[in-house]
Amino acid sequence: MKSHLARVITIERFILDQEELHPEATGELSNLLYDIALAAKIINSHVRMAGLADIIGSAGLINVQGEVVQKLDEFADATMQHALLRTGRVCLIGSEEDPDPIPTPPGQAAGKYVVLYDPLDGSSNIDVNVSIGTIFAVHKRLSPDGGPGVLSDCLQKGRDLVAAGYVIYGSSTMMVYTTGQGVHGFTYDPSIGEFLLSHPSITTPPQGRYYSVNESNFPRWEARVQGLVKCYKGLDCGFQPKNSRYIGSLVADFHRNLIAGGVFCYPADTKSPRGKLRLLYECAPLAMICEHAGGAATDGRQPILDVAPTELHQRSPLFIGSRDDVLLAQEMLAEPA
Ligand code: AHM
Ligand code: MG
Repeated sequence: MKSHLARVITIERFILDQEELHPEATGELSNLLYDIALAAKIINSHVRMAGLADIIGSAGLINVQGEVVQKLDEFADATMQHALLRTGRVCLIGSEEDPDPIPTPPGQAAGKYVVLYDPLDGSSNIDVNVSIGTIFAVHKRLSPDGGPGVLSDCLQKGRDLVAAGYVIYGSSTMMVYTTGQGVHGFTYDPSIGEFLLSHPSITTPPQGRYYSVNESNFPRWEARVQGLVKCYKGLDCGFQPKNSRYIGSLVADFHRNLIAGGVFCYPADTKSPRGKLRLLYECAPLAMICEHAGGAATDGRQPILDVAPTELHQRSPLFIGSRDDVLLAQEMLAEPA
């Protein structure tokens, strides 16, 4: 265990300390982050029991993306909904699992925040015991206070996020978040049921050791993307070759690269011409974390955080991680084909 765990700063204490730096804060965002941390503890306890309780496997349903929904996805989605919708802190939530945004129920006070999330990313990997994660993005509503939230409250640029984070259910469970004042990581201590500050003020190395991409898609990429990946391998460009690491679970690939340094790519290809990953609840929140840790994220044309969304489930190419590696992607992908 790292020595700074001995200081035992719980996530609740940390969030409160951060709030005290802002005398104007109402505490609603702090409470919203507690709500998410509580949901994460509940999801974690089910993820940890999944193999034992025999609750994994396909539920036989298809989600809005046309993918098989697994039972843990449904559980994680319902847990996030229950944790967020009846608190008076949000007016609307949007989930990868639900086709439309979900407003607060009638008769329930609508709050000033919108939360967009992927309840269990990488869930196709559950039955082979690979790390999975929850990703979340928090915006302030644009529609007038008091009334129901509307779709346009969700369709904001990542640059306007007020908070973003993820939970990784890996060899340990961690929650990493930012409200724009550093990126902080908390490791879950199951013996006391608390997330404890373990990684304060995370910064990512400017150049990465790793590149992470699904290379089976190589024949489906445009030539510029093929050239970029060759360059990460140290071929044809004189750069130091990087090691390849690809889990196929975004949160796990992103987390490793954030800590150790690296670049994750999910480019557009002939099968997924707009990319595979979702802008609002996968790419943008991770881009906010990455930028605040000193890294960068682009769709190949512009920073992910500057993309203006038009759809809740919009997909985007993603190149994210160590700053110099992402800037190389931006330069090479901007070159004429
Ligand atoms: P999901 O949101 O349906 O779980 O899919 C997203 C996952 C990411 O976790 C991962 O980065 C990517 O899909 C892997 O895709 P591929 O199997 O095409 O490499
Ligand atoms: Mg996902």
